[in-house]
Amino acid sequence: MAFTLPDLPYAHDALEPHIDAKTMQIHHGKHHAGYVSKLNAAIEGTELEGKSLEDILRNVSKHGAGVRNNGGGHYNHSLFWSIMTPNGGGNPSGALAEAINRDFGSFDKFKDAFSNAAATQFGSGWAWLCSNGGKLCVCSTPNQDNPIMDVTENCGTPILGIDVWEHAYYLNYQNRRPDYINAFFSVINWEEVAKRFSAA
Ligand code: MN3
Repeated sequence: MAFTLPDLPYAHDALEPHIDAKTMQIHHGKHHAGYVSKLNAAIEGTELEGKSLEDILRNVSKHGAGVRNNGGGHYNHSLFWSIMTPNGGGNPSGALAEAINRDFGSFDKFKDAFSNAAATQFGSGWAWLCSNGGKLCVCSTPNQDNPIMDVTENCGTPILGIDVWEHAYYLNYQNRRPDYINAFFSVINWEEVAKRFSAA
């Protein structure tokens, strides 16, 4: 069973003005679709066919760059679409809010740490909020790597991530990555992040 491109859970223009429709169309329909088709081509006829994406990525050091880059790309973008929503932003609540306060001191301090990781990731990559047995941490990875890969320092299971590749923001924000990072906080789907937190 080949991997498939998940539908966006909202319209392309639903995240405007924070993330523009044209960026979403190209990002989902071209970039993410490309990762899926190249991943399928990379695993076709190999022992990886039929394995779960998580399985593949947890052992990605054994596989080639095509599997690492495109498998990571598929995993990361699938997570990314799901943790955004047009009715997003604000602050988390419940157990996730308590864990953020416990592990970062306050929501604002978490926001600073996450934004800093995203802003200082040199070149293309991602910043993450991860849960490691309920303990939260922030980290970043280059290219399409992510914290579940055995080639990265294990900071836990990603429950929130921001794509800081230029293709994620350049049409609207050009070189102003910090403005994009700040706008991202207006579309975070904290309900979905909380679900991932309790599952992790
Ligand atoms: Mn991307």
